[in-house]
Amino acid sequence: GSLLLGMSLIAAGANAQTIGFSQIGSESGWRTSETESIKAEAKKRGIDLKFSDAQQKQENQIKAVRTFIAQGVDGILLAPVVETGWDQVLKEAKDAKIPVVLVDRGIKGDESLYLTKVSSDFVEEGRLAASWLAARTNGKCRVVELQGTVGSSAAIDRKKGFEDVVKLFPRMEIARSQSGDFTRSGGKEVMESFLKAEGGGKNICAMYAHNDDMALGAIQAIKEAGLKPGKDITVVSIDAVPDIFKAMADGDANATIELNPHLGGPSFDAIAAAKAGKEVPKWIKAQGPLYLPDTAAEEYKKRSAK
Ligand code: GYE
Repeated sequence: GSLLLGMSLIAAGANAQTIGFSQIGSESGWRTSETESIKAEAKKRGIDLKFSDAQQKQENQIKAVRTFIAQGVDGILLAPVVETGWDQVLKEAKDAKIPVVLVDRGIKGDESLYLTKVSSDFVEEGRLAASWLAARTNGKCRVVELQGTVGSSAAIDRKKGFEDVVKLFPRMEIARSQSGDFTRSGGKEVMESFLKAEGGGKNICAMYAHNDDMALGAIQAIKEAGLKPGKDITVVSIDAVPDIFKAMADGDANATIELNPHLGGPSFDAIAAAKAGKEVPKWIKAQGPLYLPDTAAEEYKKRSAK
């Protein structure tokens, strides 16, 4: 009776973990859904999640990780805003024997400083975007590029992958490339400057944005310049947030590559596996497909209904 109940409650309590999550901020719709998903997963598992929003600043992320270490958490999730500058604080976590899981972005540095990375392959995403564009334009296209946050692995690798393929096509070129910092306003501002610099944009064949939020801002700028996004200028981006499906259904965008925001499950599983002394791979990859306008209306309904 009550003894058994008491025992099971104690057992549950013993499993109750405290995990620290150092999140970058809420610069895009995708990141907001990632945060919601990870919080929901923690709740479902009875994990006490300590959440910190760094407002895009690395020093705030480093402070948060130090706080989690001081609190003696069982594990840390870190979405590293930029690739460098983590060695010291990750060494402190390692010395405290607290496993760190990198979510959705990676770092440059000693791999032994973190348990695993749960993310997609950004180079592959860039290659896929450029391959699709090359096929659509028969390998002839003058492209403008909206880069993500300067120094982030997502921006660096999505740019590299795209360039890997563009250089295979002598009549494709990246005419201009600048960071819009993964935000809608950033995408709009940079696209406005590109359109001005390109004489109104008539000779821009396509715009490649490292995420949908910048593409959605750029679409606004293209319309305000009197051009038709999705027709005069082809639009390809990454994330597959609900609003890009709406844009595709409206004919304003042409392709998006899905990025999985549900990274809590694999992250928490990796920490549990490490605690149980099991081997954990250094990279737990989540790769998404490319979506086109033909399924956009139903995808939008499905995704915005949730
Ligand atoms: O594409 C973007 C967010 O790090 C892969 O960051 C992530 C990127 C994502 O701002 O929407």
